[in-house]
Amino acid sequence: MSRIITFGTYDVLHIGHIKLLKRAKSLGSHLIVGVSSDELNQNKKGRGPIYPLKSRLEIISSLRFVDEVFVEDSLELKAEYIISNNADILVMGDDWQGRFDHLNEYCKVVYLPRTPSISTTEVIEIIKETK
Ligand code: C2G
Repeated sequence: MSRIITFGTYDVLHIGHIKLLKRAKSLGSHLIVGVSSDELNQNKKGRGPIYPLKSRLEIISSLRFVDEVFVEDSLELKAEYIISNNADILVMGDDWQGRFDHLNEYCKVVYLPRTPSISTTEVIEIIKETK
């Protein structure tokens, strides 16, 4: 009965996000998702999200394999989020490979392979180019 925690912006939800969340849930019984605040996304990616935080929280919490959501305000607070949510496993996409290994002292850290050939940035570019 493991509690899984994962983090992301999940802006303009796509199949890569869905596959990551489904695989995360399959590692345990309860999936908790930290959804990045608009400010955190601005800092991480140099642009604000298309969908505001309130919409992204509502979309992610509506997925049947997601049990809980909360707002991720800072990349530096992962240890606090793991402890306060009583998480057993931290799951991250392998674009973050190695970045969170130090959190092994609080829970198991697992990196899952990203789905190739899809990203929010690419989707936005395709929409822009489509006349
Ligand atoms: N993802 C994936 N395959 C893709 C695109 C994304 O598996 N083709 C995964 C990412 O690896 C991440 C999750 O989907 O685990 C959410 O992706 P983003 O919204 O891009 O997350 P990011 O902005 O990288 O935020 O604290 C860490 C961050 O908040 C992660």
